[in-house]
Amino acid sequence: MMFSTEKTITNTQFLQETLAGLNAEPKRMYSKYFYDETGDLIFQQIMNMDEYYLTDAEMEIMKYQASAIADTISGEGGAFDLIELGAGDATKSIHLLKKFIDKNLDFKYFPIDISAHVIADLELNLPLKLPALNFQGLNGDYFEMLKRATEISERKKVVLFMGANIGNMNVSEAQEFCVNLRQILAPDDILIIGFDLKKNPQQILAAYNDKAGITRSFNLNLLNRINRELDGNFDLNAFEHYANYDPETGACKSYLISLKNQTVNIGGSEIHFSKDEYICMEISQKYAQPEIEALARVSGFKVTRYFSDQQKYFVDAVWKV
Ligand code: AVI
Repeated sequence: MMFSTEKTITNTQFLQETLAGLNAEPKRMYSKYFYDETGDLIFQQIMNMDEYYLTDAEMEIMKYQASAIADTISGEGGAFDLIELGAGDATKSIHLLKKFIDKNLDFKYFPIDISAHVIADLELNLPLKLPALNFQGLNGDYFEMLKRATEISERKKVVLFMGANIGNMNVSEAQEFCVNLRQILAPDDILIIGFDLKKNPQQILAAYNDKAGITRSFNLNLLNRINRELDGNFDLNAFEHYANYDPETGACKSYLISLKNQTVNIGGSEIHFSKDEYICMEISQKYAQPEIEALARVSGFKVTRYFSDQQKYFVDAVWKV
């Protein structure tokens, strides 16, 4: 469901990026490919894990501060479009949508998702949950669909990018992403962006190295997907999950470590692994508040407000163009 890459990303692109990543030094994968049907289900399990504090923290913000967020957005009055990048099943944003409707705000919701299946589900379920909601689902790439939304109407834009998805980019990729976003937006448009904050390193590490091994399965599932969709022959027992958090840089990284010298065949191409060689599977970058401010500044935004959970684990920052 949530981040499923099905259909919209072709197998050719999947194969090319997988081979490029595995031929690079050091080896890496693209975490966007985690989200096939099984990956979506495992990610649901991750979000329900005791160790994975991020979802509850952001849910708390949406549940209890939706009214304040609505007031911040609607402060200057006027109609607006609310555009959510990677809307998934909208479980968090639905609290905002409800509050906007209760407060009679004049807005149209545009959920954007790379998965056609996710958009079809939203089209079915949102009218049942929120009959008064005016919305239009957009299926495709974030930036293409955002441009489409700017063509549909010239109203002020409020963009939601939640779930700490910005953390799955390294700091320079995040900067490039925010600069691109800024270029599409107009003066006075707003971005609400979720960041997982730097905190006790043990707590962060535990979220990506859970006792039950769910995050391990999440990583190994990508090897399985490659075997199935790209005609690969990874031996899943020959790789082990390793997560690491560096409190200085804020980078939490997941790796798969090769347990022996081995050769894997993917779609006719051979990839050699030495014993103990690693594949970098994913980065989940954590931020301190000054780093969020620096990111906003270099990409042409001003931070106007932070909404945080009580424990200060997570923030949804409000940035203005
Ligand atoms: C989707 N993304 C914000 C998650 C994260 O925390 O980086 C993906 C994830 N990977 C392992 N656990 C969760």
